[in-house]
Amino acid sequence: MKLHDEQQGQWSNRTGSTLLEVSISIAMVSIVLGVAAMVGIAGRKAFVTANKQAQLDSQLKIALDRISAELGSAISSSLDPQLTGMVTDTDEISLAQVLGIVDGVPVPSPDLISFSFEDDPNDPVDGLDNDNDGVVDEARVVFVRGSGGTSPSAITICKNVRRHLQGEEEGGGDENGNGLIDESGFLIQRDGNLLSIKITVQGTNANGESVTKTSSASIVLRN
Ligand SMILES: [Ca+2]
Ligand SMILES: [Ca+2]
Ligand SMILES: [Ca+2]
Repeated sequence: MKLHDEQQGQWSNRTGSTLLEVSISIAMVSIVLGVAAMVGIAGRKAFVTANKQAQLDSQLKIALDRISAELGSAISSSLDPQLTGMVTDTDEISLAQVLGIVDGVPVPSPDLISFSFEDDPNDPVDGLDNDNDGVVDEARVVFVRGSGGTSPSAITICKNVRRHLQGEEEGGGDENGNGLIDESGFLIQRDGNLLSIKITVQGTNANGESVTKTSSASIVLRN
């Protein structure tokens, strides 16, 4: 009987150890699977955000390249506004381009061009996302050739522009600390012969989360 009891005890201990081992194994596998799932979710989240940022980067590059190319031949005295007095920034500018040089003097083109921050007609400013693209009250940058003339041609060169520059919120403050209050998401500034352009665009990634991107360009006025 003693032998039987000892055997029974051994069997009980072995069974107990086995259950403990199984429990530990299950717990470890659960932890590993949990960590793997978290890494997978975080990786996917980072990927969809990076993917949207790349799209916005590409959109900004195309717009800023176009603006830089057009402003590169601007006649500085034709800039409206001039941005050399009390006002040093704007979200709307028109100017004449150089047609040629006569006796060292730049000859202006008869037509003006302009860039301006405009409301998106598909999403009027009412605090709602009327066109259901995930961005509320977005704007756009419009380029007009022949501005002020009889047959102007307008194209949108940047869409989904944020109403205010990145970090800035409506309300009369300077939340992004750049010295400007409620500046729009298309900002032109002048310092001597240097024009700087900033654009902030917004979009939503595949998870429906908001992604914001800002790019800038500098143009030296040569004429
Ligand atoms: Ca709206
Ligand atoms: Ca919208
Ligand atoms: Ca500001």
